[in-house]
Order: sequence, then structure tokens, then C-alpha cells
Amino acid sequence: MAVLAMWGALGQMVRPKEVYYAALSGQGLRGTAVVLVLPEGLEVFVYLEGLKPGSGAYANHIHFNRAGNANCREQNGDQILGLTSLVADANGRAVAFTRLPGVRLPEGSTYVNVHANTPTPVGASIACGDLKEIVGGY
Ligand SMILES: [Cu+2]
Repeated sequence: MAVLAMWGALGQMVRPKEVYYAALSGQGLRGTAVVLVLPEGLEVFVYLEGLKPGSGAYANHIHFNRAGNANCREQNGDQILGLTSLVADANGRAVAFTRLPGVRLPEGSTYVNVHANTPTPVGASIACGDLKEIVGGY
């Protein structure tokens, strides 16, 4: 559902040069992330469900590394692009939009990581998805 809504929104926007998608999962959580690569920068949508209702804000990032081989399984993306925090609503769902003007998606593989908010504000990974290109060549 969330993905369809995002696709609907695409029709009214500048055509992205590339679109990346990630299915987020982990610890009973499910969600999606979509990254639009636009001439003016990146636009990132993240949706997550299965959070504890009203459990606060969750840090999330696009992770990458210098070797270009970052992936969820290895959690080896030691560099990040920060995204708007996900805030769990009364149903345990969260959605966040981030605009990153002038930013390009790093070379190589990247993934979207959502972090626990306890015991530290940016804790261990609780949901993750490897970003894959789904639209390109405009
Ligand atoms: Cu992170």
C-alpha cells in the first residue's frame, strides 16, 4: 500500500533519474524505503510497521562504505546519510520523508538501517533493507 501511494506521488513530480527500493525487515518489523535520485538531490521515503505503539523516535540512515560493498547482512556500512527520524504512531507505524539537496547516492551498494531507540538514542539495527535500483535509464 505504502509503495503504491509513493508511486502515485511520482506522477506529479520531476521524473527521477533513478529510483531505489528496499524491503525493510527485522525483529517483527516490516516496511519499505524508496530513494528518488533527482537532478537536485535525493528524496527518501521510509515506512515501517510493527513498532511498539507510541514508542518514540527511531534514528534511520542510508549506510554505505568506502569499499562499495555495504549490506544489511554484514552491517558493514560505516558511513551514513542521516534521514528524518521515524516516530511510532498509536498503531506502531511510522513514515518519514527526507530531502537531501545536492546529495548523490554513494557508489556501490547501500542499505537503509533503522536503529533501536534504547538503551541509547541510536542503538543496534532493528530493521534493515538493501537498496536495489528499480527504475533507471531515463
Ligand atoms: Cu544507521
